[in-house]
Amino acid sequence: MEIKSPFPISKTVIERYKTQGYIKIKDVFSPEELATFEEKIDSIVLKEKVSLPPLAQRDTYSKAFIQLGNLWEQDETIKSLVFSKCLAHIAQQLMEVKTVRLYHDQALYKEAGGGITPWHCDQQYWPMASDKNITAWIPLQSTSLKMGPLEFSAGSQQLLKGRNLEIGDESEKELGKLLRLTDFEKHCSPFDLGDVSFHSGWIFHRAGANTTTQIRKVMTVIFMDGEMKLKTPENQNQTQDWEKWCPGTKVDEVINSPLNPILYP
Ligand SMILES: O=C(O)CCC(=O)C(=O)O
Repeated sequence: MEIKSPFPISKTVIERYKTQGYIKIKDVFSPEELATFEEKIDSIVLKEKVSLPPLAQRDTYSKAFIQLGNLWEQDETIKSLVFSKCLAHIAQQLMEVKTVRLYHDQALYKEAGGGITPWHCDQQYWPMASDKNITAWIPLQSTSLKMGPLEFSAGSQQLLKGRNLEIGDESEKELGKLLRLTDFEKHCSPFDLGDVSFHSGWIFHRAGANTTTQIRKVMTVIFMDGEMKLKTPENQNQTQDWEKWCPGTKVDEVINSPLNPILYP
């Protein structure tokens, strides 16, 4: 599928992204495009759902969403979304880099009755040497507050404290407490169909529970600077990410495994 390509954004939007650590952009995809992606992503994710234990028997992380990565390797239509010039162009402008590389993609389906996504920052998990990275969060339906859209602590990418906490009950409690003591505003609003948010690796964010009877279907694509180098992992999560998302890459070298192609320009 051919997706409309370059997607220029204004300086004001880029400045707001830099201040807030995230930005929401409207009409990135049409309802028709999203319906096509949804069908393909469903066919992979919903198969996985069948084998999962009931929600009540899972821990907080596993109640938050069904999580499957690098779906682009399994389906050409999904690949056209993940590799779309439009997303990578937006990422290039927001990160203010020359070239953009894929880190990985990830479907995040929050089931009906699914739990909260605890407060966290993503870069805790990533063995990246700089903060030039960004996640595109792409809801496949309009997402009301009751479905658990992303909530951001705007500006909290500046905060150094709490970055070591991985996603779980402790991060929800400790970061919740920490962020209440700051002046960073909490931003949480519904997503219209076609809206995509972009957030940086160090911003603290969470999502509420899905209290509706409908699955909250989201696809994400994580991009990084084309020049991003691998750092020595600082925890087990970063070691696992290295093996999974950039296998064979060497510490202090540019991350350029076959799973990390340049997507823009
Ligand atoms: O979709 C969610 O509930 C959380 C997503 C998230 O934390 C992320 O994409 O970084």
